[in-house]
Amino acid sequence: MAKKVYFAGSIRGGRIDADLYRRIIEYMQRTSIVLTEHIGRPDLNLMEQGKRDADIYDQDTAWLRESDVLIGECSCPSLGVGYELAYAEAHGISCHIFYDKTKTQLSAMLTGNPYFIIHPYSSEEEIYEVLDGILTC
Ligand code: 6IA
Repeated sequence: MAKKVYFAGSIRGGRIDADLYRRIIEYMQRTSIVLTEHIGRPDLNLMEQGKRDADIYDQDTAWLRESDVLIGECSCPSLGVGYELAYAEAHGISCHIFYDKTKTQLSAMLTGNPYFIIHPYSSEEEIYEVLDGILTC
């Protein structure tokens, strides 16, 4: 059965990796249901206008609770993604964290927590190989 994926990526933390998020989401959608496909949208800043933060929080935490797995791209630091990881851990949802080790040093609060399954990569292709293993088992 197709897995429900909560993809987490930076929004207000910075949109430098937005294109990468979009490619990862499109790749996962071949085999899985991605609950948070908006994270990869280039026009997200405009769409964000008019949405109440409380509604965003309620929707995202509901999606987190119904997801089978959280996939986080953490090269661009984001408070929201850090919060989502802790929330997923508290609810027993498995968490896979990707980050570009040539560009980022991940927080010790993530690397130091054995609950999180961490995948440092140096080229984008490595992400898709690992995703195949996570999403098709
Ligand atoms: O602190 P950040 O903004 O970087 O946090 C990013 C994380 O929080 C993402 O993984 C999202 O799941 C969540 N998040 C933050 N802002 C939004 C949001 N804004 N919508 C959904 N999730 C959010 C509204 C955009 C929408 C109208 C398309």
